[in-house]
Parts: sequence; C-alpha cells; structure tokens
Amino acid sequence: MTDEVTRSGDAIETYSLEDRHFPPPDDFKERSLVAGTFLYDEADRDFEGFWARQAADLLDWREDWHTICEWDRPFAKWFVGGKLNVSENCLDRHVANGDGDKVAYHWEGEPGDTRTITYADLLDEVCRFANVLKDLGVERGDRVNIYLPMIPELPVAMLACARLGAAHSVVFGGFSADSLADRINDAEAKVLVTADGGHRRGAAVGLKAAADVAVADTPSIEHVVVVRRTGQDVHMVEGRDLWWHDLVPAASSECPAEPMDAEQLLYLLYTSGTTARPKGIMHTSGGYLTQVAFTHRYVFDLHPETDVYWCAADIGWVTGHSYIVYGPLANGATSVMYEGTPDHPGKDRFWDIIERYRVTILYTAPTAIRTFMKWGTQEPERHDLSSLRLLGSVGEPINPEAWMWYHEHIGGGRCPIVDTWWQTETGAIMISPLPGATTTKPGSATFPLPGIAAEVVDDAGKPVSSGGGYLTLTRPWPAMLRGIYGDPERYTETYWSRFEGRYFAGDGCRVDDEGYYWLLGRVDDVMNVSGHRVSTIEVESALVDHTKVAEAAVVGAKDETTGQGIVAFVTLKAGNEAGDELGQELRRHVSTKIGPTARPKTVIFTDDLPKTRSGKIMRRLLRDVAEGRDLGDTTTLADPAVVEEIRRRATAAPTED
Ligand code: 7RM
Repeated sequence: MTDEVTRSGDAIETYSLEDRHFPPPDDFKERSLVAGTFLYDEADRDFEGFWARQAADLLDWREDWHTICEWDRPFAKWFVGGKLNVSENCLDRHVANGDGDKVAYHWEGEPGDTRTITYADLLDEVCRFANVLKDLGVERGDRVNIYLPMIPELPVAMLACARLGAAHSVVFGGFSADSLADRINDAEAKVLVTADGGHRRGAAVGLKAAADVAVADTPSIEHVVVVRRTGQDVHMVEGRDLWWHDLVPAASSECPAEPMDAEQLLYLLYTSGTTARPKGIMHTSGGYLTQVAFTHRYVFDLHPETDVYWCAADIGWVTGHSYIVYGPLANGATSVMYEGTPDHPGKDRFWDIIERYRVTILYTAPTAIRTFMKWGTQEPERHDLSSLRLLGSVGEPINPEAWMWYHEHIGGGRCPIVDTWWQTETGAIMISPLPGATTTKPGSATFPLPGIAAEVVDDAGKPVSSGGGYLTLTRPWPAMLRGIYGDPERYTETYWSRFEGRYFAGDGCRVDDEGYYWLLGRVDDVMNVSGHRVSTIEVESALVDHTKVAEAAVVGAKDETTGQGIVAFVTLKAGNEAGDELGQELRRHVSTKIGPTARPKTVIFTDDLPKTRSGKIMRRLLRDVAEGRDLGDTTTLADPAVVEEIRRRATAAPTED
C-alpha cells in the first residue's frame, strides 16, 4: 500500500460546519466498561491477537483454533480449526450458569399481546424445533428459508438451524412472493418456515398466501412449517405443509448441540442492491459471533444484569440478525422485541414500550428519529423515559439536527449516542464511538472500532488524511462476509476491485481535522453541480437544520447549464404550511449554511419519502421523478403510493433561477 497521502480530499467536496463536541458524561464514564484507550491500544499492537482474546473471552469453544486468521485476499477464514456451536453459546451456557430464569425477550405483539421468554424457555423451544427440522430431513450444510413476522418463533427457527449447522436465509416478511421465490431458489432451501400472517398497523397481513405462490416455483422446498399468528384462513397442502403447533410441542426438548467448524456457514442474507440480482451474503460462525458479541457488549456498554436493551429493527434485516438475535443472546442480555409499527395504536407506541419495560438502551434508525421529529415532542413528553441511559443509531447518516433532537427529547440530554456504521457485508459494527471513551460530534460515527482498519481514499486510491473521499477497509475483520453465495467472482468484483487491495464499501466519507469519520451516503448518490461533487447528506442536513423541516432528500437532476441541479424533497414538522415562500427560504438557508453551489434549484414538499423497508431513502426513485422518467424497479419500496404522490407534487413545483 502506498504511503502517499492526499492532504485535502476533493473526490467529494465537503462543507459540514458541525463542531459541537459531547464528551462522555462523568457518571456514564464511571460505570462504563471502557473509559480510556486500552482496547484501541491493545488492538493496535496486534489486531489478530486482539480478536483472538475477544473470541476466547466472549465465547465458549469446544476445540481451539490453530490459526487466528487465514487471509488469502479477498477470502478470509477466522479461528481456523476451532469448533463451537452458535446456539450453545447463545443459550445452553447461560442456562448452565444458572441464568435459565433470566428473560431473553420481553416480546410484544402489535395488538398488545405479550410473551415473556426466559433463556430456559428459549433453549427448550429451540431444541424442539431443531428436532422437528431433523425429522424433516434437515442436515448440517442444508439451507432453511424463514419468512416470518417479528414473533418469537423467528429467533427460535434461526437458532434451531444454527444448532444443526444448517444455514438460515431469512426473508423479510414484507417482501413479495417473487422475491421470496428468487431467494429460496438461489439458496436451494429444503424447508420454508412461515406463518399464516402478521399484524401491521392494526391489520392482519397474510404471509402463507404469498409463501404458497412462491413455493409453486421452488422445486427444492420439501416442507413448509406454518406458525399460527393471526388465525386467518390458510390453505394447507397435504403432506407438504405442517403446523408448528402440531409439531413443536410433540417434539423432544433434548437436542445436544454438536460442535461446528468455526467457518460453518451460519446464514445467508440477501441484499437487494438497487437493480441487480440479489446477492446472498454469506456469514459463518466463529468470527461472526466473536465480533457481534464484542460490538454488542462494548458499543452498547452492556451490563447484562441490569440493562433492558431494545433494538427496534426488523430481524429480516442484518441489524436484527446481529443485534436482536446473535449479539444480545451471546451476551446473555435481556431484550425487548416488538412486532409492529411505531404508530399503532398511537404515535407514542415506542415511548410507551420504553416506559413499561424500563428500557435502558435504545437502538433505532435515523428515518425513525426523523419521523418522530415530524410527529412532535408531545409524544415522548407523555412518557417517563428516565430509564434510558444510551441511544444508538444505524442505517443512514444521521443529520446533526436529528442527532440533537434524539439527544434532547429522547435521551433527556444525559444519554450518549452511538452512531454505528456497518453493512450487511461487514456483519457487525465497524465505525462507532465507545460511549464511555469517545467524545462524540452530532452526525459523525467517530472512529473505527478497536481491531478495525478503515481508510478514506481519493479517486486514485490514495489515502486522504483530511477531506472527502471513499470509505475502504484495509484488513480482514472476523465478521466479514465470506463471499456471495454461488458467485465468488461477483464477490471479488463488487467489493475488492475498485481499489487495489482494499474492500470498497460503496460509501463516501469525510475525515475531519481531528480524524473523525463523517459518512456521506452512497457514492452513487453523489451529485455533480458545475463540476463540484456534492454529497447528499450535507445538503439534507442543512435543510433539516431549518426549524420547520423534519426530513429531506436531495438528488441531482440533469441540468443544461450546471450538469446537475439539486432537487430537494422536503417533509415539514407537523403544524407547518408548505408554500413557495418557504421554498425560497429553504433555498436561501442552504446557501447561507453551506454555500451557493449546494443551493437546491427546486424544493418539492412531500408528506413522505420513498424508503426501503429498512427505512433507507431511495434516492434513485426520486431521481426518476426529478428527471420525469418512468420509475425503475420499485419492488423494494416500503409504500409504493408514496412515489405517485410525490410525482404529482413534482409536476406542480416551481423551478427557480
Ligand atoms: C446496518 C445496515 C448498509 C449501508 C451502508 C451505508 C448505510 C448504515 C450507517 C450508514 C451512515 C451510519 N446494513 N449506513 N449505517 N450510513 N451512518 N451509521 O444498515 O446493508 O442494510 O446497509 O447503510 O450506506 O453502506 S445495510
């Protein structure tokens, strides 16, 4: 690797003026697992040795590894020769330690039904379901597809697969029959686990019906196991389809965990990308569980005896795999798991849950935070949120104003915020504060975690010491993807070809003068205005900085004079009126905050933005709208009606200058 360093990156120009600093509060620091730099220092001396110590400290191994990391770029193996069972690490060892009665999940259904599930309950159910899968012919190395709502049977099914050494492939319950069929066929799964339906915004949404359509086109599926959740009518195919409640209670609760190779495939998780065929991201066992347990413990400063932890993501997304299932269970944590949406029955459902379960750690996404901003402070103010001590953010860059709102109105000004950057491909958190050790800045994910090596580079792949560029990773990490299922070339090409010897994450990033990392969004979304490469997040953050704005998305649309002109889609906080005058005011506001180049040409007011089901803004669709094109692929859109509404408003919006 070259030593030459670009002083000031201009691959992406950056403007951010944010310089508020938030050191860890003294009382938080006193009780935190890490206050100081010892973990960073240890990892800097020997990163492989550091990960080996974490693997040994955090997990139980049946057999020791002989090699910490085998790196045949771009293919990594971790803890080679080591053997462990992931479900044993998540369940049996806690029960054996006397924690069987400890709550693993406080589960709450959307209609308000609840279940309290202890570690002993979970182990019992996982063993039974593992025996059911065995009876259905599932063996080590097989794949099982899971298409369930956010109900306890979802982690049970995942852990039962892990117990047997079968890989699971969870498909988010909101995906269509076609998406499910594609994923089943790519994985060649033997069994599908689904439910009659799930609850969403007060309605029972069918799943089995979609599963039936999918399974008509998936020759590898031999059996479908169906959980009864909503009680709606479903069609059961004789011989193929079986009820969970017929099989599981009748199965034995004895199912000894067998040791698996550290590199045993644990799961596939498909990333939709935007247009291309979904990629089956492969995660294996020992390295994945090590980094997930490590990050869950130290990023969230977990005190398993006293904390009540809530990750409000969906398990169908990698955040749920790593931080609802594997990390918290490996660490013996008590979690909240919630089935539904934040606005059912009222817009205060999250705050009500936090108050009732005395949640201490909340992990959610910027899109949710901006929605809460739109709904107004009266919602959280109705509830006692004093149990909270730490807040987390994941999924998109968080605008400084959203960060401040989260800090003040949810965290009561006392809770550190950990903004965690990572991807399905990284498996675990990579860039984030350690809350007792790191001084945070609103909008910055701060620094790579101990054991992680990241660098921002320019177009030529030269490291940028200060300024904007492309985020790369320069060393293997334990939870890294092991490849794309069935397509090693695509793996090399997608992640390891853009910059020689580096993993390219596809994200823009700025490093500031103090070495803080500021994620700038996907590089495909970077705009080009009169030759200036402008990131979306900075213009959006300037818009969200205006007191009337809750959320904004900007895109570059073809412009005859400037190459691209910035079109802004803006959602206002409740109680504010959209209009030409406010549009002008917002354009001026951006111009004053970050300069005339970044001033939007057009401002379009909308009630909602097109988002993926995990809450990321789909700027590609907004570009289609802004350039008057037919919409591209909309299958991953959470609510297709949103784009039509935006399109109507876009045709009516005035374009300035
Ligand atoms: C965990 C997850 C990955 C992409 C990633 C980024 C964006 C995620 C942050 C973020 C800025 C963050 N997995 N992203 N977290 N951007 N700050 N804290 O989201 O595979 O679904 O998406 O999400 O663009 O590349 S993911």
